[in-house]
Amino acid sequence: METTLSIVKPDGTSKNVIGEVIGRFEKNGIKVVGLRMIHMSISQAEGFYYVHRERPFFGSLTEFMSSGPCVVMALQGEGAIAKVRGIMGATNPDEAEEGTIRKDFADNIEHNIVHGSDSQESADYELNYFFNSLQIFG
Ligand code: IDP
Ligand code: MG
Repeated sequence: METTLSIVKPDGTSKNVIGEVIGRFEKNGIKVVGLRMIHMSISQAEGFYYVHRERPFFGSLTEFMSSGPCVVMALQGEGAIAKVRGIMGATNPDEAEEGTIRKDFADNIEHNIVHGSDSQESADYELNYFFNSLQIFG
């Protein structure tokens, strides 16, 4: 059993697809074990995405992530880290498989609706970034 961190990004909340994103995880056997809505500051977004701090898109990404509310979720299931990534689809929606969240809703490689931890190490860091142990129910 794994627990991973997912985010409905500001484009997802503004497009009114919070329920759609959560529904796709739930229909695939993933359980929501923690959830809240936040609006990150630039520095909070920088801390979340610190692994990308040297990337050319870091400024634009952190500005986007702090541009509106997000829904942050702890998700649990067998192989949840990889499973959630599969349901999300490729980073670039043009390369995402049919039926994935990003293929269906994302506008471009940056505004791609949803985040999911990419490894156990990332999941541990990212879950801790937004949730304490009393806020996860699984
Ligand atoms: P991931 O979200 O699929 O794990 P990462 O490579 O970890 O993709 O990148 C983190 C986020 O940064 C992406 O979800 C996307 O919002 C943004 N991003 C990634 N690559 C680019 C790019 O080439 N241009 C602009 N934004 C990007
Ligand atoms: Mg990533």
